[in-house]
Amino acid sequence: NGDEVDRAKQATVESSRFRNKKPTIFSKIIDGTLPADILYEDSKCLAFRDVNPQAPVHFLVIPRFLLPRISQATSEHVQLLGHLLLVARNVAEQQGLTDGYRVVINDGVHGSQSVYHLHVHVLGGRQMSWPPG
Ligand code: DGP
Repeated sequence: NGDEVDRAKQATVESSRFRNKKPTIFSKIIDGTLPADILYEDSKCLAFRDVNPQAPVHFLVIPRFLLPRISQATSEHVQLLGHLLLVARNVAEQQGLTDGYRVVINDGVHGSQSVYHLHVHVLGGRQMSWPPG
């Protein structure tokens, strides 16, 4: 909706102002100063429930390392990116998503990204439609 797009645009303006390395709300979840419903964590990443779920199961997988967006990834992030996807798959299984699920990464304004700390969305527990809005 329009609100989401406005928030995404504002977040992009702010992230470019801080040379794309500004800590976000997710840094507070990583350092434990903001509570989250954490489903899994290890030395490289954590998975926690989205505060504004768009499906019966909706969680995010984020790296501890602050990579703001997928479009800034390089070959040095290959292992990390693979790890995030495998954790997404493992937590989806742990959450009982046996009939499938959707994995989404929003990037930038057109992707309606609102938090500039890379995150993999996993949504499941209902039938998804295509194309996404
Ligand atoms: P995106 O549009 O891809 O940047 O999605 C960001 C998601 O992050 C959005 O679905 C809501 C979620 N989110 C934002 N702030 C918080 C928070 O403080 N806690 C949790 N658990 N999720 C958050």
